[in-house]
Amino acid sequence: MTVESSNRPTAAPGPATMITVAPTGAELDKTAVPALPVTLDELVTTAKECREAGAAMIHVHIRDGNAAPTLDLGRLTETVQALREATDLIVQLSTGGAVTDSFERRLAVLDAAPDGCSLTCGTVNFGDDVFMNPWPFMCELYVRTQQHGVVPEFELFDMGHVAALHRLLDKYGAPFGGHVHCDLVMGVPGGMAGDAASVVQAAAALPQGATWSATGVGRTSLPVMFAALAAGGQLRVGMEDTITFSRGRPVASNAELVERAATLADLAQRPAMTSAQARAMLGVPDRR
Ligand code: KMH
Ligand code: ZN
Repeated sequence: MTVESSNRPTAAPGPATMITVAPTGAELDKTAVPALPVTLDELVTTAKECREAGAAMIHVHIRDGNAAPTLDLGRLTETVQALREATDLIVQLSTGGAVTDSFERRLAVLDAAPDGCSLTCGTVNFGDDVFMNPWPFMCELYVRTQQHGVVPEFELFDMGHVAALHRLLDKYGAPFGGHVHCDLVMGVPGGMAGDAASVVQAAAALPQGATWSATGVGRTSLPVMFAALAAGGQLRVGMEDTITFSRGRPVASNAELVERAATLADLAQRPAMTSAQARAMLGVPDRR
């Protein structure tokens, strides 16, 4: 596989924009953020609303009966099935989980048979915590995605993660589906900055032919979104990354974040793509 560093972003209006919604995450507390979807019903309702608003993919973390993050395999499997029944969204399960989850449980996420999964390309300081993704774990997870027929999305929190992605592809070849898709997760305290210069720098260093989305955590959400649209990237939005819509105004729902992203994509003359278009771009089979 070719892994040259010449994926130069373009400023010209490109094709349609894939919008991914990350509605829940593993860090937020439901009592502090009541609009956070944590039950299966809330998640399915959110997925339908976000689909209507322009999302093509959903990045899923689930919670247990006490609204605490969990990687329970039964719940994950039920969630994948429920989301597939309710929408045509690409269902991507998080293998990042929470910083406290074991490698074993994170690997087992693939047994829930999602369409896709996240695969973070290196360890990163994560606020006051450490999000652990050592090389042997990355390799094991990647090989399992190839064996299970799950399309990985390479989560890149730092420029060093881009180098690790090249190394991974050199060693193990192309992902299932044949296409490399990355997500720049920017503005995490400990990772790369969430600004236009970092978007351009990271995008330019990706493997030749890769597609990429970007998400800016917290107040970096809008600068990253504008930069990604201008540079030919896709968008990820959602309450996992952003709970303030504008200064002093909490996010009311994930759908309003997707709606805003779709409006900006329209303005950039890169309207939101359907999930069928996104599947074609990413090489994700429709298992519904
Ligand atoms: N919750 C973070 C520790 C992923 O979903 O793959 C990891 C995370 C990345 O959210
Ligand atoms: Zn996540």
